[in-house]
Amino acid sequence: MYIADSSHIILHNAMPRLLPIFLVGLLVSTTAINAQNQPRPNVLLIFTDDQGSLDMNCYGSDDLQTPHMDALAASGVRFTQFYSAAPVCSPSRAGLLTGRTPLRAGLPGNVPIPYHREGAGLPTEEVTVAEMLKEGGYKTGHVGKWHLGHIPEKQPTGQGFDYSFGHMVGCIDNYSHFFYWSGPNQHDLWRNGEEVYYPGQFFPDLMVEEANRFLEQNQDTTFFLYWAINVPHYPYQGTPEWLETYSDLPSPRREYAAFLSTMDDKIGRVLNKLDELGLRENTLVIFQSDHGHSVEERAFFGGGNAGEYRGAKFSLFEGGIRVPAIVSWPGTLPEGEVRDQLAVGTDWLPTVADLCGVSQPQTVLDGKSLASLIRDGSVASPHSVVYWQTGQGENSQWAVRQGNWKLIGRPRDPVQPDRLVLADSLFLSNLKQDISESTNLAGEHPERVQELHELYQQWQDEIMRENQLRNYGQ
Ligand SMILES: [Ca+2]
Repeated sequence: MYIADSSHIILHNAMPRLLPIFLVGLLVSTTAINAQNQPRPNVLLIFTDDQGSLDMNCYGSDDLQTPHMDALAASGVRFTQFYSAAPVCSPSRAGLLTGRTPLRAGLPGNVPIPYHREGAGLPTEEVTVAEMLKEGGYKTGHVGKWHLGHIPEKQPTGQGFDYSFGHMVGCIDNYSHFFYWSGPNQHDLWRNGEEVYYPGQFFPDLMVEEANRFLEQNQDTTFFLYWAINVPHYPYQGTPEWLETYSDLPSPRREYAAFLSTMDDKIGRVLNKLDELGLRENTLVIFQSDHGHSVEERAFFGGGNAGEYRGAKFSLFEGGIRVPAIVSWPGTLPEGEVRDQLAVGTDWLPTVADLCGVSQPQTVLDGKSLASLIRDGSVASPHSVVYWQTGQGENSQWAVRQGNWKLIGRPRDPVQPDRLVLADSLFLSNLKQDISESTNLAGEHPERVQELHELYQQWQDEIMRENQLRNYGQ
């Protein structure tokens, strides 16, 4: 049973009032586990990088090919209104792995490069889904990108993973495995904390080899594999075959599409391995993109497709946070179904706990189990209000959504930055009437703005009080 350091502080202070509820929680959780008669499923969590809202055929893109991701969707349940926990890499991963909103998990912004701040990253007090499943008897592995810290205790093997292979910073060249950014360019490829060298070998192929070896070696136990694919994040390095296939597409869609279809091939190879090993019906496969597509210079200013959604990576407009998301467990969960209900990246941890019959961390979770919604499309979303905050202080961007209303504070629009004026620092929209968030309704509905703004401030105040107790902070 988990008592995270951080929650211990809170429970200690609130113990007289919370104790009875806490005990009931323990009993419910234990009963749920005892009721499990079938073996626990393995878990394969596929997390793609900068994949745009529509960039899969089943989500609406018709100029590129994604047969393996589409087949995964057809084998399970696909969400149309799924939000990442953040519009940038590190906090989205923090939310995914902890079930807590990134601000509460102590990582509301990207982890800086190591020579700018060495000890930064996801606080070790946080309980990750790997730690949760390891406690439940799972063998845990990480393959791919990390971007949650660089010092040993903040690397994957310090955060609950028995095995890890991949890169620690935000992106690498896929052949040299160097991180090309400001300052000295650094090699960044590691296995269990030890630097390893595969110069010239294509990183997506290395990931497939590592993932498939992990599946083979652990086929007789119960495993959790977190495959954080660093694709289609720049640099766009699709195979020559896919570049040829898309030679008629305009740049940068051509380069992006080639890299995305290259990724689709690699996903197919790992899913095929699950089939080969006869594990498909005993494995819960979860798929999500970490946030919307990039329009950064290194991404040739675009390539991804957010359709009618406004914004992109870095933005709390829909194009920055509404992402493809799939859950598949053939034979146990529905197949070929679609859910339009709202769900969030923080929901996966409690959903996994629920479906695998393991205890949740005894801490405040923002995510909620989607298990009943996945099983039954008539079940409502577990969320009535959802909050986001990226960064801290006066530079933070935040949003709150309640029903169809959404208020963004200090919005960013990397696609069309000039469209935003000073009066848009509080941007209100009604998503049912205006899915493109094209018109700011704040002037027309001041009472709605005030209501949502107050909700956000209460939420933020509560978290900041908790974080002060933990000495969290950026
Ligand atoms: Ca990303």
